[in-house]
Amino acid sequence: MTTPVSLSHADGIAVITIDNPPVNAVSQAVRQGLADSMAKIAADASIRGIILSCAGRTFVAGADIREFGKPPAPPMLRDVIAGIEALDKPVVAAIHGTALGGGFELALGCHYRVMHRSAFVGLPEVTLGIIPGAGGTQRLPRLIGIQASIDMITSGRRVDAAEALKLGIADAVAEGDLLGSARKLLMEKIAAPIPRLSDRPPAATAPEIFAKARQQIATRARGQISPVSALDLLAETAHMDFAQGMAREAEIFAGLRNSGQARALRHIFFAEREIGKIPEADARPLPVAGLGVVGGGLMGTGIAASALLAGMNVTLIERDAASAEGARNRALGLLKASVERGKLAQADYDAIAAGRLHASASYADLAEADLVIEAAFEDLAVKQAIFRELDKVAKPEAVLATNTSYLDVGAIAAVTARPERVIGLHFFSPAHIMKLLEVVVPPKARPEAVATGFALGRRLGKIAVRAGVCDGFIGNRILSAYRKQADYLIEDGAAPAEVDAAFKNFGLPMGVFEMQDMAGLDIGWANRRALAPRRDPRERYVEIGDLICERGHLGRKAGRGYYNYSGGVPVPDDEALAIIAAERTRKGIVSRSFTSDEIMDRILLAMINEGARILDEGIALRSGDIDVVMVNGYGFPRWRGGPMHMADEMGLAEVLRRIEALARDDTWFWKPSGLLKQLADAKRRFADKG
Ligand code: T1G
Repeated sequence: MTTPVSLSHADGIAVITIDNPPVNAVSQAVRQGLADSMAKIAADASIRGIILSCAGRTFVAGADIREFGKPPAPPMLRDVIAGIEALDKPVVAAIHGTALGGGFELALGCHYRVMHRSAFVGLPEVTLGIIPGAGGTQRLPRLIGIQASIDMITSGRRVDAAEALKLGIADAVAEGDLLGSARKLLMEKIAAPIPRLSDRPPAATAPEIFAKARQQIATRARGQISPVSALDLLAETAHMDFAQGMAREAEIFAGLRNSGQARALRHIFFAEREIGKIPEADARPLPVAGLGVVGGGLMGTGIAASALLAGMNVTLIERDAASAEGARNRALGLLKASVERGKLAQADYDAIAAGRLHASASYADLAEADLVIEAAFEDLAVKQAIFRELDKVAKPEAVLATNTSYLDVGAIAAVTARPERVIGLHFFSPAHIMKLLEVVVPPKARPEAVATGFALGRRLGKIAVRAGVCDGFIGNRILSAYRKQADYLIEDGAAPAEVDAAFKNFGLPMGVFEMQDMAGLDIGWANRRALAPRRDPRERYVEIGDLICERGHLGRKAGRGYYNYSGGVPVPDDEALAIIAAERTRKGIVSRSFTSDEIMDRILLAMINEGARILDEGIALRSGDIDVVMVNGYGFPRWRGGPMHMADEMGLAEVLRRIEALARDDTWFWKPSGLLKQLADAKRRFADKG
């Protein structure tokens, strides 16, 4: 059997190499291999110093997350690390890539750390719903102090080599030869007394530091437990000796390890890594050097800014010279803000302004573009007219994409002579900030065109999810379904502010009515009118939103909508409430009250049901893809794992029982078709993954 840990030595220096692709996660075999190596080293008097290094693309990226659902198998990582630290020979960790979680804790157990200039370290455990469990909460404060440890541990953020050197995490930074630098440091320290973090006293701390941080961290966590638990543990152990602190860390870690939140966050972690597994994965994407964008509104300029930030050249098309100039200025405005936020260097901004961004009123300027994204007004005829033009000017192999959020991409493709090279690229606003991208695949699209969309997504740093063609694709289709439920709820007796409060209690950043007020109520109004001819006449239709719009109350921009904004602080709008009351009377609905839980139960079941239909129709490839969309595009709390994960946790029988109970009540319209089968399939896929 090959072991993932090897030991070699020459001239008194031993090199331990961990080789466990892809990311050198510390599996049971790695832990055992390290423990065995330590035993050999301790017993070999010819070895005077040790370098701990990793093969492949990175230092150890953490514990093996796939082992978390199973009972822990010895030896435990914290014991292995204690064994390394206790050696009476100096150990240097040679870090390249990312030393994360248990990987960084392993490095903290070593006596010295050398980082390659391009390396990062971090304790991302809280992002997985847990806390560091192999001494990170005890060794890091003893190394860099409490304040910096609170920051790193409760945020999970990564620290680069330069910052690590400044904080005192790295003893040296290697510009080139990492092992050479590690060896040099080891030789300098070979006769020095061995520094062990566990020997140091606890970091001195003023209690008010914790009180101040707690409020801030709890607010930011929005219902997620792990960052707060991590802070509480740091506070509780701040004055404990090392062994006591380690024991407390182990207890808190064990309590969180298989908690619901940890399961949900692990699910999303793996789901985000599965989205790239698409049927077109083997197709060759077209190399995209220049990007064309048609339409210089909010979406178009956001997409242009996103591409410029990623180092691409962009040609932005508007209808006339003045609009083109306006669009150019808006795009540059977004980038200026990026410079202010430290996301773009001034020199890069200058290069963009000097030539990398070209704005024009002539489609002919798109002749060289490899990919053109249309981001014009959301109207089929308008988009089809643009695609006819694009088809004439773009080179034959160029991929044409539409940023539509609802329209039929196939019907747009059909007006071109190259329907096999037309896809949807649905960005979320603001496009240079939001991570989600739906790559919409109409039936005729060739694999190369789809692969090109995914390659662009990667280049822009987006989370790209494959979606089939339907009204709203994955995300907006689910949004429509739960918005409808929210309308049923207010007609049945809940106040819009109660529904919004329930959303926020659940962990969403904003309620559904506040959100509509912010976006402008006319958007949904136009969409409902467009869909009216195809609406099932049996479907329950709530007119409240239309009636509010008819009064000219189009939301925040009009000063009124579901809320009234005239006094600065939004308050429930009297007229909206009167319309709701009148509609209840007109329909003979006896108003009832709803608890926050009842409200979210309905909303969640609406999401799950629509998600099941989306799977049933093959619009999404996997139920995890739906969760990735909801978490990254719609503010669904990451620590709940997404609606489909919640369905899985509830159990099929329970989900069905609850949906059927609501469906029997005739205030509810839907077809639970396919739900059982699809959820069963999804469950089987999860089980296969093991
Ligand atoms: N365990 C198991 N598999 C992992 C893994 C891990 N820790 N990290 C990555 N993978 C798999 C991933 O699923 C994918 O698999 C492949 O590796 C490449 O990943 C005791 C308890 C390291 C920065 O949170 O952040 O230590 O899809 O596509 O973009 O206190 O992976 O190919 O089959 O993401 O180059 C803490 C998680 C664990 C680090 C590399 N560690 N990983 O990014 O590749 S908790 C983490 C990452 C812990 C201790 C506690 C990234 C990366 P497949 P990838 P990448």
